Amino acid sequence: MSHVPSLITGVQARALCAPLAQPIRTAAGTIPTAPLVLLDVHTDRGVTGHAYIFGYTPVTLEPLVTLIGKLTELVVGKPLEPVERMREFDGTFRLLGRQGLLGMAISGLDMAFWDALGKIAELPVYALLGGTQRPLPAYDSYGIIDPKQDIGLLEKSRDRGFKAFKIKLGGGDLQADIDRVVAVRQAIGDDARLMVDYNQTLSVPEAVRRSRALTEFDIEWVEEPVPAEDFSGHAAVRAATEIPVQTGENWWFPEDVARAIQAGVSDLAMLDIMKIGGITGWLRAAGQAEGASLPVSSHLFVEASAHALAVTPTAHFLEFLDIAGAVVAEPTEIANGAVAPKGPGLGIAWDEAAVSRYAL
Ligand code: SMN
Ligand code: MG
Repeated sequence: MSHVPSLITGVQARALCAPLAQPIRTAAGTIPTAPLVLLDVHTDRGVTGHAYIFGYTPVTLEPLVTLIGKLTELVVGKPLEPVERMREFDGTFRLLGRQGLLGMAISGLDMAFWDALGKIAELPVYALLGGTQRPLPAYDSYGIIDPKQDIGLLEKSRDRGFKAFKIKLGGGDLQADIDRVVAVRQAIGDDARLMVDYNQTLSVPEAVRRSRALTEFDIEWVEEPVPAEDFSGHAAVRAATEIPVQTGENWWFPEDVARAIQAGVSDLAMLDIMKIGGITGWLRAAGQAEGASLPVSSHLFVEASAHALAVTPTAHFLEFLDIAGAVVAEPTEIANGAVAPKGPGLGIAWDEAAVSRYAL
């Protein structure tokens, strides 16, 4: 029986700034709202695939919309075959490389392609990939918290069923870090898991010093202690400390995974589905992580990451930081400290009234 593939008939990209439950305060700066580009991939079956990408700053939104428009010219009229479309992008952009805005736009298209494919097949993407509706352990992800004012938020998270939490550190001295960790550990209880994230802001000696000082507080991982691209720095911190080193949210496409594994940068891997190449790129990264026995966690993008983690052999944690919750029809829910992927497709539909409210 010959298979007649669906065709891509158009792509719409819309920029907006979505409100966040709280600003994302990191040692490397604060993100007050979520600059997003929503992608709608139209097909000849009358089904539309939805996905979103995160611009980090409003500065990137207009160039991303323009870039997606130009990439659309390369895919309109072609089959809705994400693996083939990625293969073509690989060839087209071999000389340029796919880091930065181009990689983000390509990953966004890939996610929307898979969403459409699932919707046409009336399957969730995890099922399309042969997986099961696997609930992923999730951690509630916070920024730099105030050890007095914000503790109530952590207690609410615990009451919502979270059994794992991440806070960001840095931006002050070690004592400020310790004060935060002590206050949060007190609020979440000894059996909860606590991760910390320095967002690339320490030197190697300072990261070693601070990780050693935090060892007594039963920390799950120290994330991006030094600049993301400093692979030897990450490896040096890992060699000199006990708390597992986590990194990877800034790895671009599967080739960065290979380089990071080769450099022995971390004990754990965190994949950002917008930077790793969408669902297609994630699958290639997950295979490498399995070969290297690296537990894999996600970064942002709760909906698509839940599907990707469901078919990831070394799946570890899903980051619960819902940057698009204000504009999706059904925000992701936590149940028993876990998030299960939902369909059809990636389970993404827009709350069009909210989209209009926040559109730029
Ligand atoms: C993070 C960085 C940038 C934007 C949002 C979140 C952070 C994380 O590094 O791991 O959540
Ligand atoms: Mg991080």
